[in-house]
Amino acid sequence: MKFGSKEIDLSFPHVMGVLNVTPDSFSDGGKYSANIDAALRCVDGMVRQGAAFIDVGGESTRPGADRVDEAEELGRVLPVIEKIIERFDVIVSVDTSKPLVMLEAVKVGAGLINDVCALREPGAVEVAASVNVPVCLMHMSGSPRNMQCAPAYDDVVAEVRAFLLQRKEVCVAAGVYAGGIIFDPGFGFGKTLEHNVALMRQLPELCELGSPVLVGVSRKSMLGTITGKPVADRLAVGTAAATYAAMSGAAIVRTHDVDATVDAMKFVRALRG
Ligand code: 7PM
Repeated sequence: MKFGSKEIDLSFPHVMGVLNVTPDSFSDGGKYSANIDAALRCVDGMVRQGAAFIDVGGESTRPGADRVDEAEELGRVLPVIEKIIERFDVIVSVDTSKPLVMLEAVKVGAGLINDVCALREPGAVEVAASVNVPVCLMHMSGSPRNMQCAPAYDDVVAEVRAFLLQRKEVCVAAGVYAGGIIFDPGFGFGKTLEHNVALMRQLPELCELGSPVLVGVSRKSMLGTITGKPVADRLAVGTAAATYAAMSGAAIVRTHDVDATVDAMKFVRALRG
């Protein structure tokens, strides 16, 4: 798949490193430029460790989170994306649901739109159709604000599958290039542990729908529930989950722990031959 100027062979698994540029991550109350430098040092580490993508997000999608203002989000992500493109040979993905942020991010070099709302915001499909980069469509039931309030499905796997196929159809009908669509079941977004487990167990089916699949489980609460460990101690289980996802056919794994996950993906590739 072509991500702007870079092409990646998604027949084997790749790692996407997470870069949060929300005030609770790189701003310690200090100078703005110092925060950008800290973010770039973090990117430098992830690129050296073998990340193929850096996912830059300026809007917290944490359950219960408030939405951030568009100008605020642009101010957080654009300078960082510009500098990553300037300094590193890596694909930048922009984690946003706002059409203007997608558009401006692609203008400064982002090679992938990662939208947890699957282009459901008004104007988002039109922007995705107008730019020349792939888009990741993620399933979420509800919104970040309410998604963890009693999520319920008759058949979570069937519903996620139907949602992704339907969103793809809408996007393609609006002019989004079908070969540039990536699917994501959205682990933790409006799902109980049982829902997440069912999706992971049936991931091979979701990987057979005709679009490459991205999986993000790193540090998520399902891993905490299973192990009884806090966020800081979920590296081992996160690596196991990423390995399982890749063995099930996922093409991209999104993680906060690039070093360990890249090793795990090398192992999966070696087994595939
Ligand atoms: C709190 C809760 C903070 C959850 C951050 C998160 C995904 C994503 C996120 C994912 C894709 C996190 C999430 N998760 N994009 N953005 N897939 N495509 O754990 O699973 O980073 S935010």
